[in-house]
Amino acid sequence: MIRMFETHRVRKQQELEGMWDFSPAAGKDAFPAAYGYRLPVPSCWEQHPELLTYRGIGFYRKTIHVSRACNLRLEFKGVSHTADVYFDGRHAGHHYNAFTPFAVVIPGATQGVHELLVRVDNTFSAESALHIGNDYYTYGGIIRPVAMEEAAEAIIERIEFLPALHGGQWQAAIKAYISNISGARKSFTVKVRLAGAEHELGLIELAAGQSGAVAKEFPCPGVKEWNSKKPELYLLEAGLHETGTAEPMDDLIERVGFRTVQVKGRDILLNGSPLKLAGFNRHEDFGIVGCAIPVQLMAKDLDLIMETGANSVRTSHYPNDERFLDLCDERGILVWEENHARGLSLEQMRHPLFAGQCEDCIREMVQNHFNHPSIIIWGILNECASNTTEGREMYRTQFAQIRAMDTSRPLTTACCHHLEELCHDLCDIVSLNIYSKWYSENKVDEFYHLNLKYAEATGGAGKPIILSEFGAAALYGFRDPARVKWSEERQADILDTSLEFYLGREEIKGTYIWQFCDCRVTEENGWFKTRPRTHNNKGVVDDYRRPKLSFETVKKHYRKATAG
Ligand code: ADA
Repeated sequence: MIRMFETHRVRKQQELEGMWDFSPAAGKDAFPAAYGYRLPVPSCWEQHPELLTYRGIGFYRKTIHVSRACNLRLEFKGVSHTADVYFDGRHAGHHYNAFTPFAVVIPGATQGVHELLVRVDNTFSAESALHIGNDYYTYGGIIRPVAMEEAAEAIIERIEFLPALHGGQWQAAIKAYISNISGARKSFTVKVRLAGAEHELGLIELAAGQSGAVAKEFPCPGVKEWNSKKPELYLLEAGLHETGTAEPMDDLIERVGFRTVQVKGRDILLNGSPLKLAGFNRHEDFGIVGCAIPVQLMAKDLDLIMETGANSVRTSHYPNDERFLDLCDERGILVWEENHARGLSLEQMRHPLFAGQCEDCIREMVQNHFNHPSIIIWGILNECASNTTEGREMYRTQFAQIRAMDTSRPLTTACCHHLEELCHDLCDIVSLNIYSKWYSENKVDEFYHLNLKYAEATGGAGKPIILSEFGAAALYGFRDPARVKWSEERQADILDTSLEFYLGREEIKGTYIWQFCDCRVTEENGWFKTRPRTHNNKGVVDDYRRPKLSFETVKKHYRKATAG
């Protein structure tokens, strides 16, 4: 399943789910002579008993059947972490970053049988600034769905839907991006159907190989708003017509919700009403399947998250699988989504590829996830060098990039430099990662007050505050009457004290517990290898979703906080 709804009825789309041939590479540039494995797509190769810790290059091969001569479009929702795509032995596309989708177009593909080859690399090499050994695991493989599309001579690349409320009436601003992949100049129009009404977006003439956009704004009488309690969703069906033709040559279906997000003074407003976000940080990681989580287990995660009373998830520390975001749209879960970066030092941010890889990640995240009503906050650069003037400039650049693409959501960054932070003034929301009682003996209330005072004096005054991370580790099943460190009791105690205090503070508009589930960490490049079980054990459920004592503690607080 590619999305939780059908995205094309005109364009022929086929998911390439199933068993693919696989072989680890014999050498850096050598193609395999034979394929000794059959691996499922999507999946992480680490789920195979012989590849449990394989870090390297792997080749995936699949025979595909193209039913007619066409422009073949291959859509990859996530390959970890670098993909090189070959079509009939010819290099057809390259992409870096496990967590953002990309497409490869093969113009003029012939009808018949073809070979699709994907070279996948998950090594921590000099070419990778963002995937490094870290406090989560960079798995290998085709980790999210792949689809093959037989496209027409022109396609709708994407649609942007922006809702607004004017005088009690919902409006939609819609922009459709079109690509003319034919060899001739043509003119097009896009017709959309939304909430029972049809609209034509306008006319555009595009030269061969050219891209462009058509846009229109119109009222949508009678639609219902999307909110946490009643997440009303609408299909937005767009058809691409060559001028003068009645039948669409291509289509794209999106699913949207009517809602607005604003920061006003200390409040984050959803449709004008103040929010109190009660959330979890969540890594995409699940025992055995790694980061390639099947839909039924995504639903299980959301069932557990909602059982605690939580209403929000932070996709720490990268853009998430679109099917998870679709489920959040359906359930009214409010999402903070962020670009891919965790804990990079200034030296790591100076990596010659850092700026470009972040720019690509942000562009792909915002473009592809723009229409999810559940996403209410964009975040960047978790715990990077926001305490240095040079780092601050990089934060400024990345915020500016997002603002140029989307002004409809507030921006933030989760920072950990406490009394040395330099970026509070750049954000719409001040977000603090504070591990009182775990990494320090600081008292929860005292240390928070110090941070608050500092944030208010350095550009954060009058802004909403979010406690973006706090928590403690516990080894599942380790109970101890002395409530020692790593026991389930100690974790529950620390979360109890923290939630009691943070949820009672008027200026705190959100709390995100670190973390929802235990996750595997890498042994390379750092102190992460000292973590027991080579896992980050701060989950309130373990990697197989068995609840720890703290699950009930969180439930006690979150249910109260979000009741009504
Ligand atoms: C940081 C970081 C998380 C995780 C956490 C921890 O705040 O943002 O990714 O590493 O610390 O468990 O220490």
